[in-house]
Amino acid sequence: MKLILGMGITGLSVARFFANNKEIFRIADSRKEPSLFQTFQKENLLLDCCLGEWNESILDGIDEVIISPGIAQSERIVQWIRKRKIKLLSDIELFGHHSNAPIIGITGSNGKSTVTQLLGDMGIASNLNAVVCGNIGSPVLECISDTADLYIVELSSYQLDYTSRLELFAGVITNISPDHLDRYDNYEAYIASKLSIYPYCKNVIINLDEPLLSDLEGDSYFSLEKNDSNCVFSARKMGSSYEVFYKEQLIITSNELLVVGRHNIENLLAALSLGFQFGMPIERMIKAAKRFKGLPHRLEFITSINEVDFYNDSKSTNAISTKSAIISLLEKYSHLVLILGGIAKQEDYSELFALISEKIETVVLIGESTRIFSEEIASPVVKNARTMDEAVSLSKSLAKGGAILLSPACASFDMFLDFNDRGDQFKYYVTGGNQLPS
Ligand code: UMA
Ligand code: ADP
Repeated sequence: MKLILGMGITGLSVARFFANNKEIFRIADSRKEPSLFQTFQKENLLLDCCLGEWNESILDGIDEVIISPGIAQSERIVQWIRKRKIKLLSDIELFGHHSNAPIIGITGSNGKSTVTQLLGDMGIASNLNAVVCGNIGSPVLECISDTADLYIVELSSYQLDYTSRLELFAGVITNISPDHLDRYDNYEAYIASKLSIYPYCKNVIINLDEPLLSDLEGDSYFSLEKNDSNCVFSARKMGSSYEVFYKEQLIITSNELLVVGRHNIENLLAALSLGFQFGMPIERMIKAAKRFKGLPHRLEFITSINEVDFYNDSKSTNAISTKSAIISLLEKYSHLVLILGGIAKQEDYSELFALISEKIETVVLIGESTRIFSEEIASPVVKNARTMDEAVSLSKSLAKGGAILLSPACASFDMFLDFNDRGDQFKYYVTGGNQLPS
């Protein structure tokens, strides 16, 4: 019998998949009251269900476990599964066995969702039924479709950790920087997790600007920094904008894009490389890129009030993404107010603190990290706020033109449900309650 571990959206998708295929399964969650319990119950998916703290006996009679990505490898249940040599796999691996169309995989520390969505838009613009799914928020098994031409799957390191067989038409690692170190023994283990995507790929796409990847053998390379003749797609900075090339041919400049920042050029190069490898016409991909507004909560322009522009970068949960946001906005604004903080990750924030101290006049700190961050940041004005409402009011009162940027560089769970809630609250208070949280 099969066992599904975790009753979140992954577990639900696996349970539905098994039920549709008349497969008998047990399902378990270590919480007594998982939030989707009623949905499982309504759909009659709880015939064999274990709730609350797990003990080894839930593995009795089990020959395969499909595990949700949020369950850490250090959990005792994972040790028991391994000790008993029971097959352990992710929903991604299961999806791979049943997928009826080529799959493109996208992983990396930052930019995964953006590249996944942009490539999805490029696929649609190329008249393909390109299905976007995975860690971006749509469990892969919910997305299997008879009419799919291509699956574009965002893969987290957590999902890769429980995957050992997968066939990808192509794959990319957008970049690698320390993240999720609470889940890994060390940074090397996290890097290894990201790198594990490439052996699955028929076409390996390499970002030559990422030092941890630039020595790898690939089928297609891209770069913003290196003038390397191996690159199919590349970009270079010209004054205040970027020019993007297919080989020697200029195909688009950053002035034609709705998204801002150097990192979004990197994301564009990754999407172009993957799409081109699949056979998408360049002019169709460019058309989609010009229309791409970016995803909510990723350096998202909200509004302009009294000559101050507001940006929501709530999805920034690590130092590098906040660094990217600051660098991007400094290309456009000379005054920035930064709203920063939350649950700090186990990573080195020193470069971010140095950038903030040097370039940002006003910082408003929120969340659990306030004390530590306030000791490290030497900006002229550093204030603390207890709520998002207070953070927005303070920022508005302190701004001297330019922009106000929410880019926390931290997880959100100390004050908010998740990064969506944090970004929605920001938007709500910025617009004076005119924009209700979604
Ligand atoms: N659970 C246990 N025991 C544990 C841990 C969790 O029983 O030790 C249970 C929880 O009680 C809960 C369920 O497992 O009922 C939650 O499962 P989950 O944490 O795997 O989350 P899902 O709802 O299945 O969502 C997952 C991804 N979540 C994580 O990886 C933490 C979603 O990514 C993803 O969108 C979804 O599958 C569809 O593929 C979220 C995420 O934060 C957005 N990802 C991380 C990131 O992007 O940085 C990796
Ligand atoms: P992921 O899915 O990997 O978390 P997202 O596309 O959701 O990536 O973006 C997460 C955060 O990282 C946002 O703050 C966004 O502005 C920033 N970001 C996006 N692309 C990049 C990149 N290539 N390099 C650095 N930061 C990025």
